[in-house]
Amino acid sequence: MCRIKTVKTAQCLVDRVHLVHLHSLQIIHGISFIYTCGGTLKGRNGSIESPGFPYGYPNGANCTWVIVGEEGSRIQLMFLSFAIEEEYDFLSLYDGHPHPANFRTRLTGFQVPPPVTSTGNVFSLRLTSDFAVSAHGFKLNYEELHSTSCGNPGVPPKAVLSGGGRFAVGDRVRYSCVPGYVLDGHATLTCITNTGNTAVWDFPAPICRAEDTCGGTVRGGSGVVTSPGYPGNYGNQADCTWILLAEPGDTISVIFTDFQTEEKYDYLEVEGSEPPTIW
Ligand SMILES: [Ca+2]
Repeated sequence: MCRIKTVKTAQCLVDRVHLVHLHSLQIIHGISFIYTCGGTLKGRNGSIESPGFPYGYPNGANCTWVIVGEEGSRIQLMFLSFAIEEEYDFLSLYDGHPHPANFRTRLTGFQVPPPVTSTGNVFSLRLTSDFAVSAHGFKLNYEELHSTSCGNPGVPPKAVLSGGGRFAVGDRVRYSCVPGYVLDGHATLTCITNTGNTAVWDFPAPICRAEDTCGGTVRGGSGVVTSPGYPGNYGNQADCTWILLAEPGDTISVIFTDFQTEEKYDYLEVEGSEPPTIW
């Protein structure tokens, strides 16, 4: 299928359906192409869904939601469903009011993102879509977190979460994986108080990967990569490649929190736009 972004750049074969589509686009554009929605939300918790969910959000959408919690609280978003045309439509998150300086991350595609928590009592979301192709959209719950609550750490794909309750300081949760998948990362997380006197999980949630595989593609504002079996030993003959993707123009910083390989025999090579580096 060929996708036409503007009439000027349309260079592929256009069938009848495309012609009808372009024609109707021109008519819509003459009236008003921007679909606005969103609003300001207050209250301890609630939910947000994209307009038309789950039957598809409109083209030309520009919807901004601003969630305002109590002074001193943080806002946690928990996605229940997420399907947004990848790389053409976006849900942008702003850690505060929706100003460029508060930009946090841009979500797109068909994977349900993990929970995300603001640093202050305001969290904003903006849905933008281009002129063609929609998807189910998104649905999320939001909740005010107080300084003694870590909030729901989320359940990664193929993982099972046990324990928890209120996710308050001192609470523990334990992860396991469904059969056929193995856990990378820490199986147990504890809700602790950090130096800023805020409740946080002591480790990021682990991931479950299919047995006998390693590596993968990681995208999003931040993430975690661990060697297979971490914090246990990796296996012999391992050959794993991870690709970390950022937005065009962004740079990626890789911070090692733990590193141990067999000296002289096993190595990790990091390659990017700079020449490769070997550890
Ligand atoms: Ca679209």
